[in-house]
Amino acid sequence: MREIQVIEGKVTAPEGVKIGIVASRFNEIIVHKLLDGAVDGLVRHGVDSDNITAAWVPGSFEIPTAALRMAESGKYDALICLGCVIRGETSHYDYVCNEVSKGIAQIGMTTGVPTMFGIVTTENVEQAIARAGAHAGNKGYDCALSALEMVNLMRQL
Ligand code: INI
Repeated sequence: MREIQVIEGKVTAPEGVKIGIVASRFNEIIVHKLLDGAVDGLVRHGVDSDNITAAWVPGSFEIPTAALRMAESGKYDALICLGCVIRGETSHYDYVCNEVSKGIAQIGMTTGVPTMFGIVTTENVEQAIARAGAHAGNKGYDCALSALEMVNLMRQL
């Protein structure tokens, strides 16, 4: 095996790292669990809770608008976007999912602030509960670790 240079981010908090969270109120019971998971993941890995700021928006569709403002503020090393979109009976689901996923991806790419996609997208509420702290883990917690990994990675690239 040839020697190569490998760059990867540690999942630990650099000194003074600041994390912004955007959480959407739609399906709030689920999103609160995601927020708890995200904060738990950040604090357990060394982030000072004073350096975590959460902004609430009405629904997932509004997440990119607030996240872009936070990214452009220069106040945060990474952002975590949390929402829950449940398919239900209407095509609204597809519009919301498309816009929030595109928007979040663009924010990370255009601002350089790592922006995590912590949107639970499911067919029904049972699947959403499973991803918000029940048997399929907690998407907020997972995003916390990904955010720290990306902060550390970006500082080396
Ligand atoms: N917003 C969500 O976050 N989840 C949903 O499941 C959802 N559904 O199903 O409608 C939803 N709609 C609201 C949307 O995000 C906007 O807040 C609204 O359309 C106002 O712009």
